[in-house]
Formats: sequence, C-alpha cells, structure tokens
Amino acid sequence: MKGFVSICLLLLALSSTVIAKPPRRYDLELEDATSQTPTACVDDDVTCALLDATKWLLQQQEEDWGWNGGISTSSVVLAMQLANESWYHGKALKTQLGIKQLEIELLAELGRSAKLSGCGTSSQRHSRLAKISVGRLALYILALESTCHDTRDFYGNDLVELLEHNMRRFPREGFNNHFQYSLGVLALCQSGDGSVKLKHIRELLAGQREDGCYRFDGEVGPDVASLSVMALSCAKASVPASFRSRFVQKFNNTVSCIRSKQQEDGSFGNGISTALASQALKAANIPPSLWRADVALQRVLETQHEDSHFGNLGATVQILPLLANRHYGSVEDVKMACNIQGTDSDNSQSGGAPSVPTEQPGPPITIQILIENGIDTEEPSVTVSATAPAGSTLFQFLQEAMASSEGAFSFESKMTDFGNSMTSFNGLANDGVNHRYWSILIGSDRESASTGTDGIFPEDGGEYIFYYRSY
Ligand code: B12
Repeated sequence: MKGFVSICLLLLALSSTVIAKPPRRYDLELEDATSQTPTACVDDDVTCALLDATKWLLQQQEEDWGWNGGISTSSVVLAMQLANESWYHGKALKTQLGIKQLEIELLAELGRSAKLSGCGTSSQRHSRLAKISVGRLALYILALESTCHDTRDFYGNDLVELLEHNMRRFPREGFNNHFQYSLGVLALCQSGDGSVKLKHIRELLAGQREDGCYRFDGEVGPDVASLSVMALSCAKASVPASFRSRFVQKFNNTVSCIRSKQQEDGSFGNGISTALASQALKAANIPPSLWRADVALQRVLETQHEDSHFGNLGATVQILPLLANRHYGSVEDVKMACNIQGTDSDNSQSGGAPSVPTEQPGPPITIQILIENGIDTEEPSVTVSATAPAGSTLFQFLQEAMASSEGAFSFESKMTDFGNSMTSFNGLANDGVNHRYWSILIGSDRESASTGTDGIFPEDGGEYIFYYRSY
C-alpha cells in the first residue's frame, strides 16, 4: 500500500508521457559491445527456426525499446525467455532496456487505472486497478517472473493478489473466454507460492463441453483446450486429494479433445494451433510417439515465412516455446537461472539493422468491401469500393475507404499481438456479452480469413466481407 501511494502521482505522469510516443523501430546506434551473432544452427532445422524467429522478434523492437506500441512487450519478453533464458541473463543493453520498458509499461497501466478512479484509500485500491485485463496482467506476470522479478512486490504492488481479484468475475465483457482464463491460472501457478485456488481450477474444468473442448475450439484448432491443458498441468499440484479423481477425469477429457483434432498430416489445424496443441501434449506428458510429435513439429516449421516470422508477431510468440521444447508452463524452469549468479552470457542480441522497407508502391487496384449484418438480416448490406496501391493490406484499404467516404463508412479497431482487430463497423460494435463479432470472409465463396486485416493483401477486383455474426 505504502509503495502504491508513493508512486501514484509519478505513475500519472508516466502514463501520459512514456506510452504516448509514436512507435518506431530502433536504428541500432546502441549496438552492444558484447553482442554475438547466433551461430550453430547448421543441419538442425529446429534450432535454425528458433534462432531466426528470435532474431526477427528482436528486429521488431521499437525506439522506446518495447514492442508493438507497448501492446506486445510482455508476450515478446516471455517468448524470448522461453526460447532461451540466457537472453535476459546475457545482460545485453538492448535486452535490459526492453525489460525496463516492460516495467514502465505496466507501471503506466497501473497509473492509468489510478487516473480513471483517482488516488484514494486502500479500500478503493482493487476497484481502481481492476481496469487491467486479466490476459494482459497474466502475460505481464509471466514475463516478469521469467525475468527474475518479484511479482508479489512489484514497486509496492502485489500483482498476484491483483490478478486473483481481477479473475473473480467471469465471464464478463473483455474477459469471457477460457484462453484468457488459462493464462490467468498459468500466471498464478508460476508466481508467488505457486498455489492455485480450487475455484480457479473448477472454473477451467467447468468451461469444457462434453467432448472436452471449449468454445472457440474447432473452427481452426484446439487452441483453448491446449491452453487449458497447460494451465491444468501446472495447477495439478494444488488439487486437493478429495477432488483428484474428478480432476483427472476432466483433464483426460480435454487431452482427448486435443488429440481428436489431429489430422492425418500430423497437424492440429494451422501452425499456431499445431504448436499450442504440441505444447499442451508435452505439458501433459503424453508420450511423443502417441501423437507423432516429430511430424507435428514439421508441420509447424513449414509455416515459417522467408522473413523468419510465422505470419505475424502473435503467431511467432505462440510458436516459439515449442521450438525450444518448452510450453507456457515452463516459466518455472526458466526461473531456475535466476538463482545462478553470473550465468554465462550467450548474448544472442543479434538482428542487425532492421530492414527498412524500400519497396515502391504498386499500381492502384480497387476492391469491394461488403458490410453485412448476419444477425439483424433486415439491416441492408453496405458495399464500398476502395482503391490503394497493390501490396497494401486490407487494413490500409479500409482506412482509404473511410477517408474517402465522407462519413458514409466508418470502422474502429484495436491493436493486438496479431495486428489490428476490427471492433466495429458503421457504429455496430463487437459485443462480448451477447457473443457477437465482425468476422472476415474472403471472395464469393466466403472463405473464413485465417488472419486479420493486417495480414491480408487484397487482389484487384477482390471482394472482402465483414460479416456480423454470433459465436
Ligand atoms: C477468442 C478468440 C477470438 C474471439 C475474441 C473475442 C473473445 N470473446 O475473446 C473472436 C471470435 C472475436 C475472434 C475473432 C477472430 N479471430 Co480469433 N482467436 C481467439 C483465440 C481463441 C483467443 C484470443 C485470446 O483471448 N487471447 C488472449 C488475450 C490475453 O490476448 P488479447 O490480445 O487481449 O486477445 C485479443 C485478440 O487476440 C483478439 N483477437 C482474437 N482473434 C483475433 C484475430 C486477429 C486476426 C486479430 C488481429 C485479433 C484477434 O481478441 C482477443 C480478445 O479481446 C485465439 C487463439 C490464439 N491462439 O491466440 C484466436 C485467434 C487469435 N483468432 C484468429 C482469427 C483468424 C480470427 C478471425 C480473423 C476469424 C475470422 N475469419 O473472422 C477473427 C478476427 C476478425 C476481426 N474482427 O478482426 C487466429 C489469428 C491467426 C493469425 N495468424 O493472425 C487465432 C490465433 C486462432 C488460430 N489458431 O488461427 N477470435
């Protein structure tokens, strides 16, 4: 409490200055004397993929030393540590600045919450801080734990207590899926004394359907069941004896859900889903031969792009732990290096100068954007044309359409690890309470997009549909 009050005003100042900077990638004037280029991946596809992907992530570090305007710093730091804990222990200056930025961002988030409800008494503290989403807080805790911080006393704040408090009301707007809930359990389980309350375990188990899968599992892959299995594997030690047999039965059910989604080619859906499913089956100690772990890994490797990422930042951070033979429950292993003084520095702070895009804009092309309400079908559809240089993203076409429509077409979006998430069109917003959202469909056969508007590069004459639907 003392620490909180004393930094309250400081945080208010930080929140308005530090985060507001426009993100730009660093220009590498600050090269570390100790930096080494990663080597030794010849003949080892997995190590090469791992090193290349971490290198790509480091190239995304911005001028303020964070990632993606502060949205993704925690998930990148966590992924880097799960990839190889010597990243932090190598003490390269850029790494340390990245970790400092992580701390500043979280302090700024805490500060923003304080600003929203004012600096008050200790009894108001929790409601004041409740603004931080559970998923984001969980990722901060995991990133901080993996870099040797005490999350029970983070500049006077007990983040673990705060997380438990914020997990109380579930489901609610902004916290209504078990993917996020699992991240919360993973954070509780790998911080403080590592204990997870039975009510949290019960909630995770209660989200399962009869087949052990969760809402959102299926369309692409068993992502939610996979996160749940990682969380439950970690929380297993906290299960009281009286509940153990029920726990084991439900746990096995979710493992079965994941295994039932494996396809003949060894994948569990796209690269992300395959990587998460593999991490889960590893966390659950399912013998690799039973689920053809090597084949699944090959399927994931095949999704790596020439630039070394796996499609976007979100995909890359979720896949990285698998390449290091780890999973989201491996923070405990990573933390062991915190107790070893003077760890050898494997300063793989490579990356070289970020490649500045030098491509010339392509010739102008025109696409059709359709806005359709699949819930209120009486609502007429809206079609707008948008023209932008070939090679632009769908998001850029949307921006162009809004700018030239003189108010007739509008949208809103929110930045995430996976890029811009479309949150509303012409004033109609995603609705987490009633489970409605804007999905993306492509072409006359209305194929569901496998990525977001930043990862879709429209073709001339193409049709892109934003379809409001229930989930
Ligand atoms: C839940 C979920 C949704 C929910 C989110 C709402 C809710 N109730 O939570 C809904 C149904 C809205 C959704 C929609 C879509 N999703 Co989705 N979703 C997920 C899931 C299972 C969990 C996300 C989460 O809670 N993360 C934890 C929290 C802490 O992180 P967060 O950053 O705060 O999470 C937010 C973003 O992830 C955002 N979001 C969710 N999906 C997508 C997709 C894109 C492209 C973007 C930019 C953002 C975004 O919503 C989350 C909650 O606010 C992930 C699985 C995964 N492996 O990550 C897929 C996942 C992120 N979704 C995916 C996709 C493809 C989509 C759609 C594009 C599908 C479509 N064709 O319409 C749309 C997005 C359309 C748009 N409006 O921009 C892919 C992205 C793949 C990629 N390479 O980019 C994932 C990774 C699934 C997969 N294995 O392929 N999704």
